[in-house]
Amino acid sequence: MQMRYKAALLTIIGALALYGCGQDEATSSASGDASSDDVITVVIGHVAPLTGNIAHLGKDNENGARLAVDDLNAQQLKIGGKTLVIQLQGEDDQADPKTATLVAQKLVDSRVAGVVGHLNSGTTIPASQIYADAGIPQVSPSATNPTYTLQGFKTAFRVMADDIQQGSVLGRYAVKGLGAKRMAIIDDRTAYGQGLADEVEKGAKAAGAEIVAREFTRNDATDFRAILTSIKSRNPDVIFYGGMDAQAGPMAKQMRQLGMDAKFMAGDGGCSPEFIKLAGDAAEGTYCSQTGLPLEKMPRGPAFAKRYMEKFGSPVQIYSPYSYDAVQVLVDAMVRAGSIDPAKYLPEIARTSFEGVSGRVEFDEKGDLRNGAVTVYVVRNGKHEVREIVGGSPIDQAAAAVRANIDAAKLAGDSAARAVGEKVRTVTPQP
Ligand code: ABU
Repeated sequence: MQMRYKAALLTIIGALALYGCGQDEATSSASGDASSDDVITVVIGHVAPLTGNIAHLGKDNENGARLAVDDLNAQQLKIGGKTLVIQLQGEDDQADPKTATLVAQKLVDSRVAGVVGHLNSGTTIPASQIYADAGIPQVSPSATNPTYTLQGFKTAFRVMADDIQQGSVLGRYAVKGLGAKRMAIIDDRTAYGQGLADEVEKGAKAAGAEIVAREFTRNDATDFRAILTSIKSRNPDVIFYGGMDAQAGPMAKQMRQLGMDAKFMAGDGGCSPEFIKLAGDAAEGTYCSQTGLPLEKMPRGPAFAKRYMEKFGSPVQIYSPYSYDAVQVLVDAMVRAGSIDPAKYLPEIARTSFEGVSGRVEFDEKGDLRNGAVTVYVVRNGKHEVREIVGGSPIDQAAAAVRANIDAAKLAGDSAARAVGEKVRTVTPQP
């Protein structure tokens, strides 16, 4: 009895000692101290909505970041002669600006060395002030509102094109590509939705369209029939929605139910497999854009999509290639600086230059991706089909051309091999 008591006591003391070590490690990690003689542990924060109507997108972002952490840990990178061990601290901001600031402060208090996130512009922008004040580098894989990198924070970076680029491509495409003369615009009153809608309006007007209606809804709304009925009477050729797939899907469906024949168009937030699922048959013939290259044209996109499906059992939604690259941005800078101390490795982020999953990653003086691309899609047979790619880095464009040639040569080689195989089979004598 006494022995059992002693053993239990030892277990508790051991657990407490381990817990204590864990605390020391977490608090010392960002300052660059080693957690053991051979290992240096760094904690990176990840923030996205993991609950609510765009939790599928938040999970997609987190999955991308976790894949990057797995890959980087497998490489056994060295910092100061020690093996770098990366841990991801995943947090849920519920796509809510106020919650986002609380989560940001929590990550600062935990002394994370960097943050990947947040997903939404409406959460990324207020959180960025908190990271900037603490000197913690932040890389957003999905927030496209230009304000994020226009605030002058040295800590703010974005690995995709922004909504000034996206809005002008969409506005022009609506007019020149779809022949829109009369356009209606709806937004969800978020920093992203309203901001993108404003840019689309500018782009469409510049290309010669008349905006016949400008309406708004909320990012938790599900019934858009009153707005759509009012818009129907204005007889638009194209309806653009600035907001996320959780609303874009039901909106496209309700347009169909109301017998509207205007074309439906959305930005990156409504350009996911989830949109197609939610809209059902009404997704066919709708248009949307993404602020990057198509997954199949990204330098390591096809391999990433395959691994993602194998590991998570679901397709890439939108932003996981970018959250993967965002983790790489932080760790690449740490390795080049030889430190996980934010003050020491932050200057290296500005000098980033590598070929990520999503394409060439280099930043301009604001912290925005250089040479970001915008891709316009149409939904055909339940899938997003590329209509137009605007921009992108010259290196990625050259690589895409080389890959297309390799694919063509492979196809030709395969059919030649099949022909040879047929011949060999016919002439090889049977035993
Ligand atoms: N880029 C669309 C989704 C995220 C955001 O900017 O709010």
